[in-house]
Amino acid sequence: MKEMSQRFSRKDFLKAAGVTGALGVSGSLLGARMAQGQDSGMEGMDHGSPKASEAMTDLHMGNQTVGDVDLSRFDPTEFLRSFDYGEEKREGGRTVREYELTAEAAEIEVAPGIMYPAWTYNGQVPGPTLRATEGDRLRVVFKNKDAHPHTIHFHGIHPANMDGVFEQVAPGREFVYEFDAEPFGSHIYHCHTMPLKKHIEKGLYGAFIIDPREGRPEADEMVMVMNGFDTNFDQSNELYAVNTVAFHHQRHPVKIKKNELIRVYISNLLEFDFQNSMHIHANFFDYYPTGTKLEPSEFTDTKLFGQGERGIMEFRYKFPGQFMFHAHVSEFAELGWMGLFEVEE
Ligand SMILES: [Cu+2]
Repeated sequence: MKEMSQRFSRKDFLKAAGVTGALGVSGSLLGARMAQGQDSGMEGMDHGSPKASEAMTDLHMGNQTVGDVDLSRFDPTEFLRSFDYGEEKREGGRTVREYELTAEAAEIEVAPGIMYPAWTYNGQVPGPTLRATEGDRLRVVFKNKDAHPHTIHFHGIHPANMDGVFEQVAPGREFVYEFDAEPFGSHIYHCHTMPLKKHIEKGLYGAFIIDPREGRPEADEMVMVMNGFDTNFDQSNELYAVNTVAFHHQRHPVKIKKNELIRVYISNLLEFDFQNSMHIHANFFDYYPTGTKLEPSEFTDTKLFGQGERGIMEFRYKFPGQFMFHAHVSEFAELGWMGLFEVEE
């Protein structure tokens, strides 16, 4: 019953927000795709949405929600392939990378017309994707311009006083984290101030990539941070996405080239829900848990992620056309965690 009432409250929220129709269409799409041959899978159909065939036509037009977010403020397509290597310096014969992260409150648009009062690193959620090579010295200048204390807790190997846990950075203060980049892999960073789930869910997190010294094979690389937003502050998420904006990559498919190696640094920063997942259609991927080994552990098409879990996915598309990728937690997919790869010749 709890699950049922939670679902209704989520849908009521969407009605209130005036996007029920749009989300309903997507829900029916997913129902049509994932529950073929079952009589109870058409959950999205109860909003007067079109038949699956019509919905499929809409899908190929790539437009499932009414309008779009203001992409001049944050464009998930741009974020996807943006990497912040910091300011590179040489000190004592080694590479030092200096980054600046500032905690600040910002209104972010998580679906067309739906603003969320976030706590951010550098005004965006997720924060910038920090990138370095194993063995680099990292210096992260952290300024707290928010009204609450915050920190940056990096996943990786570093001294206790650089762990972003005991040294809380008060409003108006600054802290410099300095440590060596290790081990190589697909990592994350996030605030570690209590209550933790609040500080993370509000948006203080990002991806942190450490490349192996020998590098990885040439690929089209992208970052997908799976996240969600508790837009009515009831301790459960109303919207889900990769890189914040619900259904963004359904409106704006991720363009990739046929047969080209695609590498996705994927992480799960969802709060409140214990599990998330990633499924790609009509294909399989090599999966490298945490990216700390150069050999994949698995060849699969669906991967389950606990909170804070992340890794690297590698795949190539053999056929041109549009292919869905989404959480195989169907409810999350219906509430925004849904996108398309557009494979071009
Ligand atoms: Cu915080």
